[in-house]
Amino acid sequence: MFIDRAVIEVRAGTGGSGAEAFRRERGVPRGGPSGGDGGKGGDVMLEVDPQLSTLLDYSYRRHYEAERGQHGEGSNRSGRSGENLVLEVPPGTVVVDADTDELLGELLEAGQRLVVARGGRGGRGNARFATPTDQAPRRWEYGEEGEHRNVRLELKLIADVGLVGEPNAGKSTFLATVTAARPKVADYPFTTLAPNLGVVRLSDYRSFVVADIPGIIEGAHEGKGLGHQFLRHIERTRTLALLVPVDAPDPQAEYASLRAELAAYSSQLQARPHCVVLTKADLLPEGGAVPALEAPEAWGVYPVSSVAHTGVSELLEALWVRSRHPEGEGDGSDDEAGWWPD
Ligand SMILES: Nc1nc2c(ncn2[C@@H]2O[C@H](COP(=O)(O)OP(=O)(O)OP(=O)(O)O)[C@@H](O)[C@H]2O)c(=O)[nH]1
Ligand SMILES: [Mg+2]
Repeated sequence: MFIDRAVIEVRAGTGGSGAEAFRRERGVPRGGPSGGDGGKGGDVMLEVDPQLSTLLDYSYRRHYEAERGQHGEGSNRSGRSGENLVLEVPPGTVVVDADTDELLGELLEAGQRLVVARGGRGGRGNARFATPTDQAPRRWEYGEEGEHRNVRLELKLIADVGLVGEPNAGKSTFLATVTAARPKVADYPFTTLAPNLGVVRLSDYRSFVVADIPGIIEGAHEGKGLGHQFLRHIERTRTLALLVPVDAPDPQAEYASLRAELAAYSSQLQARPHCVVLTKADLLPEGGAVPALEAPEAWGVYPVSSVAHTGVSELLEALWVRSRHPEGEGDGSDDEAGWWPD
């Protein structure tokens, strides 16, 4: 199951208290203070595990607590620090304080860590309080309490290219054609209910990641269909591919409505470079013309058939270039294959 949001409660370990103790040694009549410090409480931290792809675990278990620090002991023995609690999350996890909405960080790279609750300092033992005038202090401190927080985890997939289209536009079929991903494909709307990722592998070890998300329909910003919730997953992409089937009743209107929904979601997504993919090109009648489409803001228009496998490699080469140079600088984009509107 794909879970892309979870709220958990994290509590770091409390520091151990300092000790109150006095040296008692044979032959030493009045031993000085010897109470050791308490150990630091363990931190709660998140760590990226690249094997993970969902926040599922965090929907089952909500409370996490790191170990407390041990109390200090006599003979100046410090308490042991509490173990840190390390919670594994998938790459692309955004971490927000659930009560204040403060952004705590984003976890992207394998092994990257973020402390979400800091363990309390250990209290000082009485040995620390000895002064020339007070050689036998009875003072010691409690350990500091560990931080406590409600943390919201949000997964935003990390993909280079995001596929956007109405239901049935052929997004999942395209992903299945160009990557090893095997998303469900069917001729009814909203077949895809959760995002899918796939890796496109081109020659010379070139590769990029494509995200297929559930279809969006006109009015998605008002919550129609599955709404906008999955657009979050393509917020990080370098370029978008807007898919419009060649047999759409009005390809121009369908394209305009996709653009409008992106704009309603965020100005960033609206401004993200995009191309138009005219899917299901095999459905064109023999010798039939590709629908003319006005898309001056697009960096290209590509008629493609995932089924007949036409136009696919040209599109992939262009997507590769755009996923490296989203604005098209210095990439020789004028030479790219593809069909351009006049
Ligand atoms: N003829 C033809 N049919 C296609 C092509 N690509 C997809 N289809 C068909 O179009 C229908 C919808 O395909 P999907 O890939 O599930 O579409 P989607 O955009 O992922 O749809 P949702 O997940 O519902 O948003 C399926 O019946 C596919 O077989 C194509 O290149 N040619
Ligand atoms: Mg789909």
